[in-house]
Amino acid sequence: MIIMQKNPDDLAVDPATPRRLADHPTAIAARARGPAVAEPLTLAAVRALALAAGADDAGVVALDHPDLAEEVPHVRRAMADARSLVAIVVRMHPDNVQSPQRSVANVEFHRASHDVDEIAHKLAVALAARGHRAINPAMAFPMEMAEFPGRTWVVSHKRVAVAAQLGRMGLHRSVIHPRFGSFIVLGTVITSAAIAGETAPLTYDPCVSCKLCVAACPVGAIEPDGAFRFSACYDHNYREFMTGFGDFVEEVADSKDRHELRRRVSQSETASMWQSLAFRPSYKAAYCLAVCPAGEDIIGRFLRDRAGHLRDTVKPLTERVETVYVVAGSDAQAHVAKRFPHKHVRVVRSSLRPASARAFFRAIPLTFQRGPARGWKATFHFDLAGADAVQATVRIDDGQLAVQDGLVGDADIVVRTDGNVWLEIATKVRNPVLAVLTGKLKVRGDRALLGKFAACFPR
Ligand code: B12
Ligand code: SF4
Repeated sequence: MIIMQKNPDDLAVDPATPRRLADHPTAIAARARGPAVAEPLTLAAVRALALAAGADDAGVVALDHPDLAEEVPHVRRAMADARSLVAIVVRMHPDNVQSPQRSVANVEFHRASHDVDEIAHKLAVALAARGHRAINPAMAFPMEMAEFPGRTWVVSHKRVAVAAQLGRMGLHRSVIHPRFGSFIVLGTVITSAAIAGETAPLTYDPCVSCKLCVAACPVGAIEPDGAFRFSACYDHNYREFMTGFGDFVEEVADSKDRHELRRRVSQSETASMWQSLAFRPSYKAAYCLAVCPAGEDIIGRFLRDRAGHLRDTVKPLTERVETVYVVAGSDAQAHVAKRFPHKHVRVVRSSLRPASARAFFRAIPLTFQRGPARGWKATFHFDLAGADAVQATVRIDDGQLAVQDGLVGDADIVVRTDGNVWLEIATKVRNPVLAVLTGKLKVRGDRALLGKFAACFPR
């Protein structure tokens, strides 16, 4: 078939419409208005716009800031001509966030999250009115779910806020603002504008190293050395989001009748899941933010009456009788049993299921459990072939994990198979013993290490 190329200026469909684009009423009106002149912008002017839109604080950083190098491809995917980022801070009302009744805390999380999206939208529109392209990616939800379980967020608001000198990453891996402390949510406006001026550097770390976040987290997600146990937080706090909901659906699918479902899932859990779907999902904890005394506006009570802070804020959360969602064999399960025996453990399946063998090796730092990895060390070579081919070296050394591309150094065990077969074994779809017996999985070296490896990534 031959497609005739029409004259691009020949737009007329309706005989009353001029045939040439230049004669179109829209083009004539636009010419009369003249070309849009982009207003030069300064940090002070943009900050004032953000505050007028409702932000409690705001800062600006150029996209080529060295600390944002990892963000650049993601930001450019959302806006090809992005040049600057405006970081927005919205404060939360601490009393709500600290309430042991988590529905009260959740009202505030959602209120502030909604506000940050509104404020970022207003700012984006204000920048566009000044002749600069500008977009406001979501505060956190919804995100680019086609990428799930990979990186679903367009821009890391934490990284932008820190680079814009609005705060520093606390021990609990959330940003602490020097005044508002941990009681903030963040937003980012991405713009094509070059913005003159730089925010003055924040010269101190607002975190006061009290480690109350470590003590309060029901699943031990925050370690005293600053390590963050991603899967522990995700499996519990996010039970009613994303994959927690997926696991709930699997419980329904696996139950042979309503009686079995009732044995597997309590009435209150089903009701809570429905409330989350119908209204908004509820975070189960966020105790790390609730107990944090950092920030000029927050620390007063802690300085005056530390025992009072522990009694009235920390203990009502740590002593709370509640359900804690953990994966069998995880560090979180051991943590609840040891630190919070009065809390009820509910065993769930791991929420992060890699989509490919390649993604498996990228994701294992997020699901690695230090407990089962203590007291031994080994180097694993994975030589996976096929459409999902990947070579990786994994070292486990007394609770530490290191993953490298390629087959590096000497291995205690070499695993050879097809990438898809490995993915099925890793996600418990295929039995590894049968895979060995049928020759699908070839293992050279100490086979017992495979079981030890699996224990470090419980599902
Ligand atoms: C992914 C994410 C999470 C993850 C990981 C948390 C984390 N520490 O990064 C989970 C689901 C566990 C989570 C939990 C919470 N989050 Co959150 N979350 C995000 C999100 C979408 C991106 C975070 C990010 O920038 N990561 C990249 C780097 C900079 O972070 P990092 O700390 O170095 O990396 C850790 C994780 O991101 C993870 N990780 C790293 N790479 C990858 C890749 C993939 C594919 C995955 C899945 C994870 C992952 O592992 C790292 C180490 O453990 C942002 C929204 C956004 N668009 O920015 C909100 C955000 C960070 N969350 C926020 C909040 C409030 C929470 C909760 C308090 C929610 C609640 N109400 O309970 C908890 C707090 C948990 C904690 N102590 O951090 C706020 C933080 C505000 C602040 N003061 O800094 C943000 C900025 C949302 C917002 N707009 O305000 N969150
Ligand atoms: S609770 Fe204490 S240690 Fe944890 S982030 Fe806040 S100030 Fe830092």
